[in-house]
Amino acid sequence: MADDLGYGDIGCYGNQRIKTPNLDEMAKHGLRFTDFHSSGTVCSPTRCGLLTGRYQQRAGIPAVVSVKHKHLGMDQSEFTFAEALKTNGYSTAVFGKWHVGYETKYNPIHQGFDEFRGYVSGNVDFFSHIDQSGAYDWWNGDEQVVEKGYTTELITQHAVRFINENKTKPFCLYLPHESPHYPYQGPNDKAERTVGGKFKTQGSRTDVAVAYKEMVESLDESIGKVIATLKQHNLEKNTLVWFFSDNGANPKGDNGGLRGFKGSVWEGGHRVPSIAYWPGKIKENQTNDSLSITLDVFPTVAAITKSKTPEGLTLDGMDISSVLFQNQALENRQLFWGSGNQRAMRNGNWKLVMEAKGMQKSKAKTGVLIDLSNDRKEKTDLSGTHQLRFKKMKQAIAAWNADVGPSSFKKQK
Ligand SMILES: [Ca+2]
Repeated sequence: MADDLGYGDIGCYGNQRIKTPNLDEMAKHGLRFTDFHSSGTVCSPTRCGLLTGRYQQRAGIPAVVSVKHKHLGMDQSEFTFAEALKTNGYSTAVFGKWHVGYETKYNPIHQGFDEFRGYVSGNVDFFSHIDQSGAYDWWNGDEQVVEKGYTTELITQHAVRFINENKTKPFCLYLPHESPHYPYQGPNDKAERTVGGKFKTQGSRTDVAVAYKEMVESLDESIGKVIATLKQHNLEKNTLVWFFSDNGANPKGDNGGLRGFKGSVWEGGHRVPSIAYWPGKIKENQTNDSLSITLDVFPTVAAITKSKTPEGLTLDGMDISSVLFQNQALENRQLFWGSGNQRAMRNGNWKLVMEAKGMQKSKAKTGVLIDLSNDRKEKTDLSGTHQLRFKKMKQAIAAWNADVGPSSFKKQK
């Protein structure tokens, strides 16, 4: 999973400037989703939703967990995909960004991961691994360790080592990368943040577009190395590799012409690149337009690996292996987003948006109805001409809201 990578930030999604040959190769020999979404519009919520397969509001992580929320985190009682696979005999590891709780009790080693290397905050200096509050943030399990190296490359090294060590047994590897989240540092830059020191949160480079390109290209190289390692051990035909982003890009990135950015419930905030790759199982050069979401990853992976979830646990995502393996079109489904006061709902290509950033004040509370099949940029409000649909979708959003709970920490009890 990339961090803040936008819909138009890589070659196979139309980017001409940033070179991503490895991701493009994955798409050429795999399946590229055109309507895949993150369940959150920012980092922590999407991660919680991905790990649990349920709307993150249910686990009390509707917003970014920052230093001021140090006591908050995803409770150990939540059941993750790693727990499902570990129980089923898989070795499990997470290398990179955790961001669903700072305290030791929230550490990945309590959520089904045999191994964790990485950071628990939202971002670290790519070299000194110091977070934006000036605290050191690099861990081996629940112990702080010093590791020298560029975050993207460290994640890659641990990924390659883990695959080497586990090549004869089933494994599940979650790689939440830092790239291209700020600070904007390329692989040839230097550390800027020091413990308790003064520094620019986003880094000091003034050529941010160039740094951004270096960061995405380094991420692409990392993916190439992981796939090369699988090939080296003849594991390629035995392994599903699934790439996606945790939310849309900020204005420094490219959302492929979609409206809005990271943090908003317009499509640009949550429609993200997603590529599934499994030679021999997923056919070559497929695209799929089905509405799908990061919440689907858990149930899909659980189904493919025949891993069980606890009795009585209902996942919000669905098994979409028919999309991966038969390139089927999913039937119309309903998906929801809540971020602060913002709400959005998709019902197939229909979208209801309320209180979204940049919305006309007069429309914010009542909402707008969009037909994405004719209006990809979400410009035209059709609520006046489709009143029944509009009313029904508003009722559905209200019901969803009551079901999953608040979409901000402030409103939590
Ligand atoms: Ca993010």
